[in-house]
Amino acid sequence: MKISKDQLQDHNKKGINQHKESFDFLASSLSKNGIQVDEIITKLADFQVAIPSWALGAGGTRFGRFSYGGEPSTLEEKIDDIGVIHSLTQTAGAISLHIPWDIPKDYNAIKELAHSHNIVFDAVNSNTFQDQKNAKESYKFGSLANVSKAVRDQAIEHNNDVVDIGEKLGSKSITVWLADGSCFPGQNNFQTALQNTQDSLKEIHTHLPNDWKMFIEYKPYEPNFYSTVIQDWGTSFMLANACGEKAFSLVDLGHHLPNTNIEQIVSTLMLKGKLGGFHFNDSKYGDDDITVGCIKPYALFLIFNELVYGMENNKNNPDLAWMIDASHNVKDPLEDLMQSLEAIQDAYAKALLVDQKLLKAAQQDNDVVKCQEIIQNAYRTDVRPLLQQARLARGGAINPIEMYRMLDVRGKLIQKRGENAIATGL
Ligand code: RM4
Ligand code: MN
Ligand code: MN
Repeated sequence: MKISKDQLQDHNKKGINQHKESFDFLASSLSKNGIQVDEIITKLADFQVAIPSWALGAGGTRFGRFSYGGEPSTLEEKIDDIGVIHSLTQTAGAISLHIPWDIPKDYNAIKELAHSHNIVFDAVNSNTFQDQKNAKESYKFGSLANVSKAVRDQAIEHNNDVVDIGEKLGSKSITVWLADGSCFPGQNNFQTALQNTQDSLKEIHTHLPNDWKMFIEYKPYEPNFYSTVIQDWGTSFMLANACGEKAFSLVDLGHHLPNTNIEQIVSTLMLKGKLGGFHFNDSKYGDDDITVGCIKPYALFLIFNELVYGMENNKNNPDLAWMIDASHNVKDPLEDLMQSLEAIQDAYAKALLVDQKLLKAAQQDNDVVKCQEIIQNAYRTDVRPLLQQARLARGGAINPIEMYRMLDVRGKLIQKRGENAIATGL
């Protein structure tokens, strides 16, 4: 299903007057405070977040899966769904594939389809946390860290294959997330597991084309519950350094123990030029993968504040790869993704409002109250008119979810694909 320019214009006609009023009011008060509103709008309009190919259907939990009617059952249909989100929000101009869940059959046709929706291929993701059909070796006791060389070799080869697939699509990076670890004390020798992982990652790094990057994603626990080999940013950072200049750390917001200061991690990695990518989601307890900004929007803003500072001051980092890594059981996945995109843009816009010069001066004076005022003034600004303006500038919808519902997109997808179509993924 494609949403036409006419449909978008029609929808926007209804809200345009109200939008103009609130945008003009906000823009003029921001300008009075010396803020370059145009620059912010351009930055927001340019900010594109990849949608993972596994987030377009209902996400299961280990207790069950309730499918959502009209789920995309092929890669083509997944790209079509991202096309819908992108034409409404204008912020989802990329897809991130999980291999082997989504291996293209006809590369040219897939590339053309993505191109017709203005979607590019972002990082490809390898999967050595599940056994694949007909695989010789099993990952039950780990992959890149496994005590068996045959298993490690198979996992390395899989990662290399993923890179080759990504190359054919125009991707420029691979994200490696490992489930490797142990469930019981004594099960693993920590040093052997870490050394094996480092050696395996180095081999994958050697296979990368010159203009490629490798992102090493960390996570404290799950599916292993006693130890995880790449458990935290420090381990990921150390491995990225050991691999070399194409390797970077990737921060997934849900991959931290409760109360971890994620913004400080972001800032450290950026200072050292080793932040490569980001997986957005939100959580209350663990790797809950729920909608971005639904639980801790202030923390998200503080993270963006460090990202904005780093993008300005630490040019030693590559352009960051942004992706939403969220999916669950109870919402229409497309509506949910649009809520996540809005939350990301909201936090980014607020961070762009922070007056960095003033903040630096207040920090220099140790004026703690003023520092907090500067940060919270930005956070408390209702920036939604800026987001709408950025969407309009690119031809998106003033209110994406409202338009999605008005067009009854889900109803049409159910009609076309049926109630019981199931998307590949977890
Ligand atoms: C992991 C991690 C990875 C994602 C898998 C499906 O917890 O977040 O990024 O690829 O889940
Ligand atoms: Mn992730
Ligand atoms: Mn995760």
